[in-house]
Amino acid sequence: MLSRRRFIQSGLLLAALPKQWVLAGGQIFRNTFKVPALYVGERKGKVVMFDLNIQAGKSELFAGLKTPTLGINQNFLGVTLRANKGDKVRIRVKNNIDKTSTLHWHGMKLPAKADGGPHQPISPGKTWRTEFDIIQPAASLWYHSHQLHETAEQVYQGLAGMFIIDDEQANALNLPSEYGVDDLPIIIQDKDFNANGSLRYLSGMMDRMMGKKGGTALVNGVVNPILKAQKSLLRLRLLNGSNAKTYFLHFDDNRTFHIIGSDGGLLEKPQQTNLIRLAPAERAEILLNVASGIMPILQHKAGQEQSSMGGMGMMRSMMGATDKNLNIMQIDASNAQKTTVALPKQLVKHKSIDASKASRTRAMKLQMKMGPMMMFGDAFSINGKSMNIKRIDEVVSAGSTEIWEISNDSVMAHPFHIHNVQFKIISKSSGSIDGHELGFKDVVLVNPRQRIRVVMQFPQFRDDKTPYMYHCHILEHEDQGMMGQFVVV
Ligand SMILES: [Cu+2]
Repeated sequence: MLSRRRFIQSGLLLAALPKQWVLAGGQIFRNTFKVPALYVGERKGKVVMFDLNIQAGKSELFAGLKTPTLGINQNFLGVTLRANKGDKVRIRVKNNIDKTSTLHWHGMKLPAKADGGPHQPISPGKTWRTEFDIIQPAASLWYHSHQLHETAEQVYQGLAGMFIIDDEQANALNLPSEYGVDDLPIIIQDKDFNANGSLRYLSGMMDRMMGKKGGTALVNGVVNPILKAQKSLLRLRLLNGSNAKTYFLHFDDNRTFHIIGSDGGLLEKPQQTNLIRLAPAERAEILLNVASGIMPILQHKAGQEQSSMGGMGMMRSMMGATDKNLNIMQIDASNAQKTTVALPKQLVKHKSIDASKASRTRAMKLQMKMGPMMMFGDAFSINGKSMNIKRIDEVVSAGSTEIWEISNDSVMAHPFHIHNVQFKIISKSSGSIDGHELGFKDVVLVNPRQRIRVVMQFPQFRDDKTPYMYHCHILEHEDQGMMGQFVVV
């Protein structure tokens, strides 16, 4: 049954979509929702072996067309890795594509040599073996290519997957946790396609400057899928795996949902909302109630992103033109079995980080040159320096608590990511700290002219030779130099 308002809304949506997608009964999308294969490795007690293959393949994203894609143990995107806090993870990554690549364990606290960043490249045909212990709580982390200057294109083609950590505390909460049934990875990406189905990447200076934003949304590598919900209470592990687009996610009927997790794991308390902002690389876990008979559509609401393009009218309109309302996926709850779980008032207790104990404050100033100025090099920088793999920018003491003050000296927002830590946001020069930003984070979106202070404690991994990275997670910005290196000693 459609209400009048909903009917009108659906009508508008229908008009905007190709005819073949329009089906009866309020269903807009017809592609079947795909759950990435779960891979728990080979376990011997606490030791877990993962055997990964970076591979090229073809995926049928549009009927009758084969799109060349990259993936990990599958043709497009990576299988979902899953392990427990306390596990000793051993990973073998074989590179079966014809380009040098890496796999970085995003959000993981680990030794620098195991990080999988630009210092651990895997040549074509070669295998990288690494290991680390999982020392952090339950969380939805992810993994992706971090190849120097080529991260953006490789992630765009599919080198990204989810890495779920479980622990006893989270398991005891009785949250929906049946993978693929009521506990679902939702990897959101936007892409553009050529008429033959192949991925279209950069098409000019604008894409390099703003980062690649596509006009078509995919979830877990499927264009606009429909999820047939089996249960009425769903835990969605949202990951913005896009190159550059910040999503403002809501449902077409504006229903409320609860945010229960951030980048670094569960929040202390569920946060009720009907809109969530997710910048590139950010994750959020939400609990969503779908009563039978409804078909809500997850959408991106355009025009919310902050920029300070002031007098630059043309730039501004070009920027605005890249952000359109986007339909992401639909949930068909007609056969959802009713499940109820009393939402816990308290989820977990966070180990607090005492900012007054911080041994130092580091300033990180994000800068970019605009338009034709880009051609003169060093277009993207942090503290006036473009990434140089031979230069160590910061030296941090193992175990120390530090405040990093990230300020955005440019006209567009940048999601700032730090390897090897989970931080807390302690202050913003403008705007509030709410929703998933109350939790542990490894990425924070910094708006133009904004200054954000985060506090973190660095783990006890010492290595004065192998750096970790901090960078903008708009992948084209990272590739063009908005990245720096730190060692922990
Ligand atoms: Cu950036």
